[in-house]
Amino acid sequence: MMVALKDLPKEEPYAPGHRLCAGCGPSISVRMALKASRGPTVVVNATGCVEVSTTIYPYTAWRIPWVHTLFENIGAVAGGLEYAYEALERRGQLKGKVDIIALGGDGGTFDIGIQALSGMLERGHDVVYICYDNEAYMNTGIQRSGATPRGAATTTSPAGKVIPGKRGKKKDLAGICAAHGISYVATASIGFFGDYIDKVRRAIEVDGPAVVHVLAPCPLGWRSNPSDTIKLAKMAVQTGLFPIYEIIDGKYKLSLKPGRLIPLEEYLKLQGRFSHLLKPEFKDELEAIKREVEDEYKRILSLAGEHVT
Ligand SMILES: Cc1ncc(C[n+]2csc(CCOP(=O)(O)OP(=O)(O)O)c2C)c(N)n1
Repeated sequence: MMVALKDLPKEEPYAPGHRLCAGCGPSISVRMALKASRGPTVVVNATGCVEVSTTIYPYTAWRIPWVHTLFENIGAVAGGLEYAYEALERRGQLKGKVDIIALGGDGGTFDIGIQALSGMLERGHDVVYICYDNEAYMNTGIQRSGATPRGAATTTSPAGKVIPGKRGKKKDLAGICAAHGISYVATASIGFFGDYIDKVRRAIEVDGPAVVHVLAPCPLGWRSNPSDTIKLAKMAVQTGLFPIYEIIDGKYKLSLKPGRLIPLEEYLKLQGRFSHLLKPEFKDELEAIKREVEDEYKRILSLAGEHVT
């Protein structure tokens, strides 16, 4: 089941007028996620682009309660909020449920916030954690994170004679979260908005912790055209680089059935961060990346009981 554009609520809990860049994927990911909200919703937001650019005093782009928290403890703050609302309910000071959405970038989630996130999942808090993944620490100048794909040039993984861009592959956030035994984890892309909104809604409906990891291109850091954001978000999935799937009670389910994959070069050539990979001297690195993408894609497919055609 996929939400149709015409069925989306007209309300915009995330208002225009923030100062995110033109074509900002994370911003789109937030607007879409809130289209899936069902009742009173509170957002807990770690430091990052979305946070700094939506709340420039005395303005705010949030039309719902919003809490800013440190980069490193978003999981703990969101979990604490859940306990606080529970206490209010017990005392009869609050009726009905408040949905809590924790929102962090990939730096805040994959690296520095992962301990707090792990604790939140382990304790079983009824919180939806959304990681918007723009594949680097963008707010502070495009440094590599645990989510940066292999080969990407960032300010801390520059491509040159010493290294060929980021070394090592992207951390398997969905697998790590699912290993906590929680009942809902999903990967998504803003390029497939109906699928993404559905997943956020399902995550909200789960009783207990749920995680949605959404790919959200950043034109500034990816050195891509702002008008290509959605196209790139789609291509990341269609090349097999970022498979979208759900892990429901430990079972993998692919969201987009595999067809013929688009060659990875088509995706890479639209982004300055990968431009070196298309030069002859980086040929071996490109081949290694292609093999890694294929292996990882097959791994997810086999977990989902599918095979490459
Ligand atoms: C402990 C700590 N170290 C460094 C910073 C500075 N800092 C603020 S935002 C940020 C980058 C966040 O990156 P990410 O979570 O990927 O979000 P994005 O900026 O890409 O939206 C950093 C390093 C901080 N706030 N706290």
